[in-house]
Amino acid sequence: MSYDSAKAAFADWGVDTEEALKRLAGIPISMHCWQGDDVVGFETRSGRSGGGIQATGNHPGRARTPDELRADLAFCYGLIPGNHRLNLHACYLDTDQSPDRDEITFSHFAPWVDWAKDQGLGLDFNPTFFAHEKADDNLTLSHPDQGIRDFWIEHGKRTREIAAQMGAALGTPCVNNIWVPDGYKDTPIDRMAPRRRLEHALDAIMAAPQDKAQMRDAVESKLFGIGVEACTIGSHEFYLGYAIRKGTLLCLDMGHFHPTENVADKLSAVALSLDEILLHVSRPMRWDSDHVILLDDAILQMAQELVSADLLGRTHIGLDFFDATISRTAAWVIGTRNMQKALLRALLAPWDRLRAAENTLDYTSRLVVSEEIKDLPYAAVWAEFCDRMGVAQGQALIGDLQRYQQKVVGRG
Ligand code: RNT
Ligand code: ZN
Repeated sequence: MSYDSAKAAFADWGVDTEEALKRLAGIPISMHCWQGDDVVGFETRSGRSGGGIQATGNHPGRARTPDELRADLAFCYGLIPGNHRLNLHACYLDTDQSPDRDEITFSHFAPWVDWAKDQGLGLDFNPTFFAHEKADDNLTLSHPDQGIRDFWIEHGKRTREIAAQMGAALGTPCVNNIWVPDGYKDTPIDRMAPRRRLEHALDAIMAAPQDKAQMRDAVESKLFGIGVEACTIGSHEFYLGYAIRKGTLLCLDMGHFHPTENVADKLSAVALSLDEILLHVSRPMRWDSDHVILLDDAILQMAQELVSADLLGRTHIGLDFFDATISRTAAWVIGTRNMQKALLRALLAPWDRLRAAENTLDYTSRLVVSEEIKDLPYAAVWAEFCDRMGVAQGQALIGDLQRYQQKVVGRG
């Protein structure tokens, strides 16, 4: 179907496709660096990942150096319509030196910042509280040992400074997201003490004020991880309270709740008490498995809530998945485009009509409209978006992805 016919079909429902395309073009997605190399990073030291972070598979083509990762990212951004962001983890530093986590500075990330500037990308950042000998017990900021806590507090402080410098250099606030793997495999005797320690450590990390135009703090909760099944110190309740009291962003990772919970439903609930939200859009399968996101109901509902509750202006959309059983670049491209496709569908919904039906308790019309609009020609509007943004779609996309995978297949 041509775009003009699609435009008319949507107009028939009172929906302006031009308006939707304009809004979609203005929504940046923060693509996570760690899909490109199975969350390995570029430190010379290495420890166990911890807290249930596990990439499975050994598909050929893993990026082994910052240059390889940047080449892969540049290829992917070239197939993702619009202007986006890169979400870097602290273990992805690019330097000849080997600073420990409590020694990192902005200079160790300068090549990333130069590259982001060159590519027109915003940057987001994360302290790395895993894959390090001082995290092997799955205790970092809540560790009973003050020395270990102090080490990680220093790491956290430095990432905030680096994030602020990144934000200043690129002219767009850098979200610095704190996730720690802390927890216990078996039932603890004391859940309060580690939570108090985590709270105090977070306070220490965030004690120095930072300019919101340069960086924003976010905290990410989790339900459980492999090896910390009995108790996660940074649970949802812990961080929801913390974020509300301290004015940080709350990061909702779609894999970090009970499998039957609807994470989209949480947006409007927490938005009443928070200024801003960070999303880690992910696809848990039976657990926090971080599968590549599909254009499935969970993602569509997330996008619907962002639009319906008018939260796009204060939600930072980040992605969090990693799959090493398929082409890593294809995973990035497909997952990121799916988030955009979900947003496009939400932007193309006849919200006034749906809301009117709901508010008059006419649930029949709400259902009929919701189901009938599933037949609208979204594909033609998406194709138009890709065309205008100069990126491939459909079968041309498959060819591009395969050719690039062939290029990286020989990496050792
Ligand atoms: C872990 C969290 C966290 C990580 C990244 C690598 O369960 O989801 O966001 O995936 O920091
Ligand atoms: Zn996450």
